[in-house]
This record gives sequence, structure tokens and C-alpha cells, in this order.
Amino acid sequence: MSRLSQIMVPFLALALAACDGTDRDAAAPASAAARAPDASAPAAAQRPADALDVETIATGLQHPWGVAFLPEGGYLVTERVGNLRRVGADGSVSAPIAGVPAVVAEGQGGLLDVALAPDFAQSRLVYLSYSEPGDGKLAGTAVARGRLEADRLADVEVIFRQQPKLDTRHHFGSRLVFTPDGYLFITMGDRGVRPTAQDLSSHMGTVARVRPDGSVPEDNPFVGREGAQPETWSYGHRNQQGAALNPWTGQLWTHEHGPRGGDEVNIPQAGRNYGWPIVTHGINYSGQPIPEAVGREQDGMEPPHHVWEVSPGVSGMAFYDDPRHPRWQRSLFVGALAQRQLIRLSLDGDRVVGEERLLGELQARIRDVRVGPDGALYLLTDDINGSLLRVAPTEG
Ligand SMILES: [Ca+2]
Repeated sequence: MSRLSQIMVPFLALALAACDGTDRDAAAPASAAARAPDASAPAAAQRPADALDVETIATGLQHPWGVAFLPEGGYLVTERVGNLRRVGADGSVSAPIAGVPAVVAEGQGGLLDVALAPDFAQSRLVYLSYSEPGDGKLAGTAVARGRLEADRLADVEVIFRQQPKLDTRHHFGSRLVFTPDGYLFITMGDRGVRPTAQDLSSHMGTVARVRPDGSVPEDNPFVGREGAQPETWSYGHRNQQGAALNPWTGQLWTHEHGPRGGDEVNIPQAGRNYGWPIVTHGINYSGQPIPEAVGREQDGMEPPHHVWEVSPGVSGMAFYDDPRHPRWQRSLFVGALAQRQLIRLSLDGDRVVGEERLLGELQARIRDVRVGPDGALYLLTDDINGSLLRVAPTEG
């Protein structure tokens, strides 16, 4: 219990700042740039018994957003400002890779997620999600793919465009998840225009499911429904910046930012409505209710699988099933931007049965979390001088 209380003290202090950081998650406070990823002396004294080794693989990354592991070693990292960089196993950071599509790097927009094609070893195809510019001030989430050559992406093509484009700079999502049966899930947000999340004629607030070339699977739930977007898999989501396949069930899990309160984990099922903005555990930043909200539940709308009443500001998601660290087995890791922690949810089947807060001493906005091929966790910190970190339990 003493360890829990030691963790809770800084947690409570941070929670007060959470509501302000969740929605404006792309804008790190100016003071964050001065924070080094080193534990201060007092924080180190609070280090829990199950200590973690944190190694900085690379730093100097501008608001890094997504990371992928190259089979030949090293990493691909997106920077929200619009760069894709190769980070060597030795931590060297390449010049920006050429051929990346132009992005709208404003507000929460920019270059977002990166994923390797399942057949990357042969195809060398890299998938990127990003805020694509449109006419005038319009922008929308899009997904492009290109073949990775030494220092460029070749044969780049856009395989998905969120419809319609809007002139806001909020809630672009987005994460990319491939499935073993050959589909690609794309998570998106409502673009800050709440009612769009309930409008099936738009891709706002949806999870989309496409083939790797962007074509629509015939068994998608809204194929053939007049006025609906055929790529839509589930809808009524607010802003989804975390997604992963559950390795034990094969199902997609996502999370999304609530407004002020009400960050959610969902297990999106085909054709289901996840409720935003009609049902939510959160309220507006002003302290007023969400105008469209009727409460926390409504027939025909799926309740969250897990909900945080105080918003951590969730980003990045990874299930842990590597045998090398048994204490982490059956965990779901989630990054926290506003609360500046790594969250570990313990699972029993699909049920969330525990929650542990880690790495608060870093005071870092955690944008992405992945399990690497070596069984360690890899994190990206959201900062103008952001880092790629490797985290593993201390040996012995
Ligand atoms: Ca919901």
C-alpha cells in the first residue's frame, strides 16, 4: 500500500491539470521544453519496488507521434510537424524521409500514425495517417502508403480520405491497425464538430475498415445503406488516438478522449454506435453539460468498456503478451498526455481489473506506447524536444 500512496500523491496533483490538457493535447505547455526525461532526486526516492529502467533511445524529435519497428533494426518515427524519420538502433536520427505527403501541421493536425504493411519485409510498404490539406482552410484525416527506399518513400498513393473535409484543426485521430485476416482499421475523430459523430454520411467520429489498398470489404456493416459511408465500421466516437488488436481475442480495442472527463476504452463492434455526443461521462470545458448529451446511457448506444471520470488525456495503446516480463502479462498499456504518466490496466479476460500508474517522475506527455520486438515498451514523449524511450523492468 505504501507504494500506491507514493504514486497517488503526484498523481492527484497532476489530475488538477488534466482537464486543460486533454483536448488541447497537441499543445504542450511551454515549460515542458525545459523538462529533461531524468528523474529528479526527490522523485527517484519515490521509485517503486518494481523499478523500471528507462533508456533514452533518441531525442530531439519534434512532437513525435507514432513509432514502428523496422525488421532490419531501428525505427520509423513520425513528427507531427510533418516529418518521417528513421531512427537507427544506435539512436541516430535521419534527415526527413522524402516523399511524405504534405500535412496541415496546425492545432492537433499533422503527420500522425505510422504502420508497416504486414508483408513489409517483401513489399517495403509504409502506411501514414495525417491531416491532409484541402481547398482553402479545409483539412481532413487521410491515409497514404509508399514504398520505403533508403531515404525516401516511392510510389506514394492516398488510399483513404475522411469525408467531408472541415476547416477545424481538432480531433483528427488517428491510429492504424492491421489485422491478420488482411484488413486495416483507421481510427478518427469528430473534427471538433460534435453532431458529425452521429452522421453516417460522414466519416467523422468513426473507425473505418478497409483493405490495404483502400477498397471496401463487402461485409462492412454499412455497405449498401443509402447515405452511409461504406468504410465505416463503428461510429459515435469523439477522438481516437489509441488502438491495438487484442492478442488473445483478435478484436480491435480503441480508446478516445472524453471532453472534460470521460476518456473511454471501447471494443468497437461492426455497425455499433458508441454514443458521442449523446451519451458521455464528461462535460464541456466551460463546466456546462454537452448540449446534445442525454446522460451516460441510451438504448442503442454502447457504453464504454472502461471509463476514466477524470481524463488522463489518452494516446497510444499496446497489449502486453511477451513472456519476457511475466508481471506485465495480460496488461494494456495506455499513454497519458495531460496526466503525464504511463497507465497499465490489468485484464482478466476482457475485464479491466486493476490500474497502475507508472513513470510519473518523468513528467512527460506520453503520445505513443508500443511493445518492441525485444519485449520492452517503447514510448514517445510529446514535446518540441521529444524522445523515443525504451522501458523495461529493472533486472534482478
Ligand atoms: Ca462513448
